[in-house]
Amino acid sequence: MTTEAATTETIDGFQLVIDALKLNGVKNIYCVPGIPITDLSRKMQKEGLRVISFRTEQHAGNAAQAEGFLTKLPGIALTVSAPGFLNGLTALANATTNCFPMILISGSSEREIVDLQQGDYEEMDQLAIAKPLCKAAFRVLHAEDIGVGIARAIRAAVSGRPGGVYLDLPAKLMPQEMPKAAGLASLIKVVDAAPAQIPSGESIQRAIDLLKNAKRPLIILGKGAAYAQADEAVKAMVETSGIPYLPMSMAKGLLPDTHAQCASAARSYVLAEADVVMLIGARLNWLLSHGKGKTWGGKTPASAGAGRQFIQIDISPTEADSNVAIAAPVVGDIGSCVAELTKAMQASNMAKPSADWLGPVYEKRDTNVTKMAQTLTLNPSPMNYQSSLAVIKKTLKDFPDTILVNEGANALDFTRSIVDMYKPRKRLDVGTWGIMGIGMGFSVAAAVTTGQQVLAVEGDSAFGFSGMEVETVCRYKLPVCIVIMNNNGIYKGTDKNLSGGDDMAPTLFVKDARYDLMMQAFGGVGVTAKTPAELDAAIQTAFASRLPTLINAVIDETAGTESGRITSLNPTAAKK
Ligand code: ADP
Ligand code: TPW
Ligand code: MG
Repeated sequence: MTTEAATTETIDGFQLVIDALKLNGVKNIYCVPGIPITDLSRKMQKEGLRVISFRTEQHAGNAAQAEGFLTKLPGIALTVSAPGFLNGLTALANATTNCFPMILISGSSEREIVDLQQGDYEEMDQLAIAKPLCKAAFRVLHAEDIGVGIARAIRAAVSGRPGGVYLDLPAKLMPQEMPKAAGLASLIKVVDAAPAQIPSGESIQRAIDLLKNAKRPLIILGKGAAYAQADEAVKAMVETSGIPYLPMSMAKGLLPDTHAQCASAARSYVLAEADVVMLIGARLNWLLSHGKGKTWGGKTPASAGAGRQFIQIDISPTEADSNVAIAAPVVGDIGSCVAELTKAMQASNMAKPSADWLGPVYEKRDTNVTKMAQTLTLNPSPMNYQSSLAVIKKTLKDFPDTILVNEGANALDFTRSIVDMYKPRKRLDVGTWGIMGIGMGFSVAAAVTTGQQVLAVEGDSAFGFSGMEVETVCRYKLPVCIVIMNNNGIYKGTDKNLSGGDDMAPTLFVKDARYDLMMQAFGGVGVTAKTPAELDAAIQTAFASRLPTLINAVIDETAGTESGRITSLNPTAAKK
């Protein structure tokens, strides 16, 4: 090559974006193509990235956040300008709320026109709109800044408390050319994006002092603990301490739900009675009744349980005291924090909790487990949540590597309490917002990222939010088995139109809908199951074949309760 040729050789924005992502270990792109990113998606595929193309951006975004949770690397969603970008925003905001790392990359229209509001094709000031909904937002205007832009986006997504990041790439950036050597030299491979954060010795000592004096200690594991991938360290600490623990929904399986110290089936008792509670990657938000009130043994909704003290392990230094006083905040990454705590427990020979506490906890748990086991053996017709979920419970026991995706109201609450999880990060659900619509996006990402069999247990309403993505599941031939808990509506299928008019009540859907036929439309397997035996057979077939499958499980339409387990948050119910 002559010197002249070498200096004129160029690289464009498309290639720099692709190279920067690949340099940082990105493998999958979740997108909906269109102007101005159609060519980018094609070139990405050509260059060896796996491009998973969705039917709506929200589900591409949901896939990206699920990949972020499963891998600790930011999942990447790619959308077109204005409307596509807006469709992706719900997922970006949800990722930030869930503390999952993802990057929403969106093409955008010409800055000069957008800023003068001259009405460009799909005009919108996307950066300004994204900012309040994510952890950080960046725009790259020049090809030579692509490397920096992507490096900053990755660091922002995974460092400290993880979250969603927006990266705005205007249409004009892509075809920009620059000298190839300089372009390649401008790319950054991010080093140590989420560095270990070691807790202070004082904070560890403060926590140990509280635990030592505790009479009724409790550990609560949250999805931050599952995310941290410090599975062995968490297990070692829980077992060294001998303290009973409660897993939050997506922390189920971090230790097996059948672990001797698991107190899930005695949840109300331990929350009301515990005197020292150690939170590990779990926030005291609505899911834990804000750390106060009757759930926690308080006499009134606002009062804290008398004398209870909290230890909180979290990477975010501002999380402590967000709802109630935290006596011993331990700020650092979970792996480092629990390792230090275990060492300190061993060094000080910390005693295990007394039988006065463990006795009643495990007794209540065992009684409730036995009661539930009896309910699960009943075989009513039509099926109810319990009899159908007995089959799913057995499935997860037989195939513990299965990733369980779960959304709905009753379909969510019953599944969470009945189906034991055995391995970390195998349960993906509605998360901190209790959002409907994560089902198919999470399922696709789980299958693509891990290659494992996915089982999505979906309320019929919940499924509707992302149902069109069954085409995506079929197109990529993913091992996803969807079970629709079909009770003809939201919560129940029996509501009445209060006006007495002809329209159905707002919570109802077409009766006896054949969701299985949707799957058949795209070449997938679709079957209806009316009994636990039929459900079991259909799941077995799906797992053996790994074919995209949808099982329309017909559930008694009277079986559910209003709002599932969160009736107390319903304004009418709360008034009563
Ligand atoms: P859950 O809903 O399961 O109770 P939350 O989403 O409320 O869990 O809490 C997760 C917490 O975990 C957040 O406060 C977040 O800052 C924290 N977190 C996330 N990753 C880490 C980590 N690697 N180390 C420490 N804390 C983390
Ligand atoms: C984005 C409100 C919470 S639960 C639910 C809705 C609509 C559906 C419950 O019915 P489903 O389950 O799925 O059939 P089941 O078994 O009880 O019948 N929009 C969004 N998120 C939420 N949470 C809602 C609406 C809601
Ligand atoms: Mg329903």
